[in-house]
Amino acid sequence: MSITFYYAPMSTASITEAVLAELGTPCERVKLDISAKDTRKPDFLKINPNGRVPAIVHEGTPIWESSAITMYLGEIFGVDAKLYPEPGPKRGEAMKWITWSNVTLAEAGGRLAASLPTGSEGAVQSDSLDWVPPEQHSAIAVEKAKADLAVCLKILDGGLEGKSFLLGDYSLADTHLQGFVSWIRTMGVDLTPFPNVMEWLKRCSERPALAKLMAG
Ligand SMILES: N[C@@H](CCC(=O)N[C@@H](CS)C(=O)NCC(=O)O)C(=O)O
Repeated sequence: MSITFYYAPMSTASITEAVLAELGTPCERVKLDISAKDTRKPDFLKINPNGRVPAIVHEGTPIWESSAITMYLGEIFGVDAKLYPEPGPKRGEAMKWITWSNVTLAEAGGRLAASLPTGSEGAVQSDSLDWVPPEQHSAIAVEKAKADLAVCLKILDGGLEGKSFLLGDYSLADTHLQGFVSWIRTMGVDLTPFPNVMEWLKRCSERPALAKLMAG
């Protein structure tokens, strides 16, 4: 049942780190330095040919893409732990939010991160695969990304209406999404127009596993 977890600090791998922490799943951790281009070295490219973290290797099989990793770990370890639904409509809901966060929310977030001045909070690291030279940054791109994020946050706010967590009870869908929304907040996106999101984020931060991670 061995799991190896490939990660870099302050990256999308923080989401997988939170999922593993919630599940309490033991793993061997391998830290990569994006600025040293560890993610593009041949040994790691054999695990993830995209040259990106997170990646896990479970029983010899590499799995990459944070959404796939969350759903996979949920399926294998989360059902008994009551952190991931059994197959059925609730599982479908979990998959819907997890996939949406990577495909729609993180796409707009990624555009904002790539348009912010290098070195500012949440911005893509220089020399990373997603880095955009400053001369290609534009105020219009920033505004468009922020407008798209506001649309996403309104959808999330609606999804949380009348609920403590996305599926009612806390699940790995919350663990996964709170990582992306926290990152978006660090980029200066105002969450105050989305009270359900703000209250949900606070509830998530009170989860013992997540509070411990945030405390470092
Ligand atoms: N869609 C991927 C995105 C992963 C990703 O972009 N990771 C970045 C860090 S946030 C990375 O590893 N970059 C390596 C590089 O730029 O060399 C996922 O969700 O796993």
